[in-house]
Amino acid sequence: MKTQDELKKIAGYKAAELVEDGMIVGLGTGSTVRYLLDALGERIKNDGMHFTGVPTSKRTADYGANLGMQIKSLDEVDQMDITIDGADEIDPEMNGIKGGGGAQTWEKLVAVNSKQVAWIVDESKMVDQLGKFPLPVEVLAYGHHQLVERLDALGYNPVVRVKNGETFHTDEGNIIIDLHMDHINDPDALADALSNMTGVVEHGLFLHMTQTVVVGTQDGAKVLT
Ligand code: ABF
Repeated sequence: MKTQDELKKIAGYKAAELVEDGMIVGLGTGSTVRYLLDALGERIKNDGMHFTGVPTSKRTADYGANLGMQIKSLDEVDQMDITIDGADEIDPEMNGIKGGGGAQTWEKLVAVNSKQVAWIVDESKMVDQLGKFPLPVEVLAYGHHQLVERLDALGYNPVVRVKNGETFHTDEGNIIIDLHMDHINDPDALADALSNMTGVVEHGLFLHMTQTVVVGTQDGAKVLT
C-alpha cells in the first residue's frame, strides 16, 4: 500500500512530462507541486531542459530558483503555455477547491492567464461533491470582522485561519476565512455570491478552468482529460 506522499510523488513526476523545452510554465504551490518541481529540476540538471517558471507563491519562487529554474513574475510574461498546480478537492466535472495552502489568489491569477491548466493530486483529493474541505476565502483585513458576521448569517460557518497561534496572512498580506460548508450544492452560485461580497479578494472555488488532472493512485498515475 503506497503512502499519500508516494501517491503525490507519482502525480508530480508524471505531470513533469507535460512540460516541454521553451515553455512558460505556471508553477503551483503545495507538497504535491514540490515533487513536480523536483522532477523538473532533475531534467534541468540532467538534460539541460530550459523553461520559464511563473510562481503562484513566494515559497514556490524560492524553491524553483534553488533548483536552477528561470523564474519570472506574472507581469513579466504574456501568458502561460501550461500551469500545473495542486488542489484540495476535485469533483467529477473537474471543478475544484484550492487554497488550503493560502495561495489561491496568485494561483487563480496564473491559471486564468494559461492556455492549459493541469492539476496534480493524490487520489484522496478526488470527491463526488465539493465542500468537505473548508472553502478558503481571501479577504482584506480591514472590516473582516463584519464579513465574518455576514458569512455566518448566511450559514457558511466561517473561521478565520490561524497558523502557529497567529492570524494567517497571505503573500498579499490579506486574511483567509475558511467556510465549513460540508457540501456545496451549487458551486457556481456560491462563487458568484462570494465574488460580489465587498472585502472578498478571491475564493478557492476553481470552476470550469481545468483540462487535465493527473492523479497518483495505488495503480500508478492516471491522467484524466
Ligand atoms: C495548492 O495545492 C493549494 O491550492 C492547495 O491547497 C494545495 C494542495 O496541497 P498539497 O499538494 O500539499 O496537498 O495549490
